[in-house]
Amino acid sequence: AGTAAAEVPALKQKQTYKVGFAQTESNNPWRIAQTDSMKAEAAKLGYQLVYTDAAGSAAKQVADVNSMIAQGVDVIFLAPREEKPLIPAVMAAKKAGIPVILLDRSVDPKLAKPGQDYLTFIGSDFVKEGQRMAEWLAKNANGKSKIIELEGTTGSSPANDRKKGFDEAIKAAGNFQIVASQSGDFARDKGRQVAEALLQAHPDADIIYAHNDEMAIGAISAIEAAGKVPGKDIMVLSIDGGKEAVGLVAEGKIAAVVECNPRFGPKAFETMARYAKGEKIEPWVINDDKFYDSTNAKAELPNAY
Ligand code: GYE
Repeated sequence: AGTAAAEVPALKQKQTYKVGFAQTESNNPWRIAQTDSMKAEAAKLGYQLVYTDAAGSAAKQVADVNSMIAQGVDVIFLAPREEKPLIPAVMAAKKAGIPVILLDRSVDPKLAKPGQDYLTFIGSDFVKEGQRMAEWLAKNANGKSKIIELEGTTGSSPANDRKKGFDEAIKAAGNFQIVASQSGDFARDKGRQVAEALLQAHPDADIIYAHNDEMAIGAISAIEAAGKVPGKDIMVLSIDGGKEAVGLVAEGKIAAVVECNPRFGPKAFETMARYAKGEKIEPWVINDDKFYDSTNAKAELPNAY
């Protein structure tokens, strides 16, 4: 009660725009593919892109958005590193009359709303990604049952939702046990370190479910360092579907990957244009994800980012 429920700021139709893109970090191929896609689309349209990289710091990302506001950008594309700390940035842009479009990650739905505080969230259904992986596992586990879960960045929407979707569906499937669940911060080396420690603490674990490719690839190194064979002794499951991971599916080291496509550029700028034209924008522009396992990895490899 008492909170201002004003609309998302309007966007004029113009020949060209100055557009902000506040990236969260650049430490993996997924982020780099996303940045490349945004830069390429801006260049194609002849728009000026103000690009910032928060280098893994939510505080820096808030400062980056504030600097974009000061520079008077027309629109801000924001990939919020975590669900809560970026709320002030969303609200500051709204207050300054600049529409925000959330890209790939979302913010806490209780604290900011699409169509009100920001225009829309463009991205995958992370709960469904986790569910799909659990459902695939329930059919293809081959007697394996003890799961180590490597979570993404704590407090980020994909980590929260990939955990929720997977944990609920795996519980419903029965027969499985999540023996440990810990954050590897969506990073390869952190994933390797956490997997190494958890494999030591739980020598009977026979499945690793990683919230992204980077941690899955790190986990493969940990499995091999422990003298075990990925794909045989331990089944590895991942999300993202970059070339390296899809190649590892084809090799049999990763069993399955839910795709999460980072090529946001065309959809991001198209959504912005639809808004400028006066179209009503849906609260969530959902990306559809493919699924890779041994049946299609080889054929799909050329399409992976
Ligand atoms: O899965 C991960 C990245 O937010 C959906 O972030 C994105 C995730 C992606 O660092 O690899």
